[in-house]
Amino acid sequence: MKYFFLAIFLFTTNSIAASMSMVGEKGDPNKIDRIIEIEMHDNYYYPTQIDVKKGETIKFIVKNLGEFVHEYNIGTKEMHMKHQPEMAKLIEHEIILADKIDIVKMKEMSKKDHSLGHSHANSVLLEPKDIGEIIWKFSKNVSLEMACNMPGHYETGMVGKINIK
Ligand SMILES: [Cu+2]
Repeated sequence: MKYFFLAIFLFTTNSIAASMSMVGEKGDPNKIDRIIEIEMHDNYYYPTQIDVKKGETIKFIVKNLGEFVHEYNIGTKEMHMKHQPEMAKLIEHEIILADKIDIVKMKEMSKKDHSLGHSHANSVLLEPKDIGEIIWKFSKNVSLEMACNMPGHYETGMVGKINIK
């Protein structure tokens, strides 16, 4: 029985690591090829899609110009679908409110449940008027989307293609 649980644990952690490395990797801040500015509005991105070259390291400067909390997340469509229940959980626990993030509560509760910490190299979560950044290396040729996984935002258009050429 013990081995059975261990096997499940290994399988889950491996599949998370695999899905992350499938979309690229955290970029080296000393090897940035290009900077792209992203504006987040209610509920869309500007630009609406971006082109990157395979192997390029991009520094994304992300500005939330909307009135709600928004996320900039780089992943496959499947990854976004899996991330949405996690975001819903943050809202359920009132760690994220429509226009605010309770950082103190987030830190406190993530001690018990790591998924509540929302710490992902491929994502940044911002309050209105806030600016954040992601440095990402597009080392794989896969179909990617930039997306916000706040409940309802993806469905109402807060998603755009990342074209890797
Ligand atoms: Cu959003």
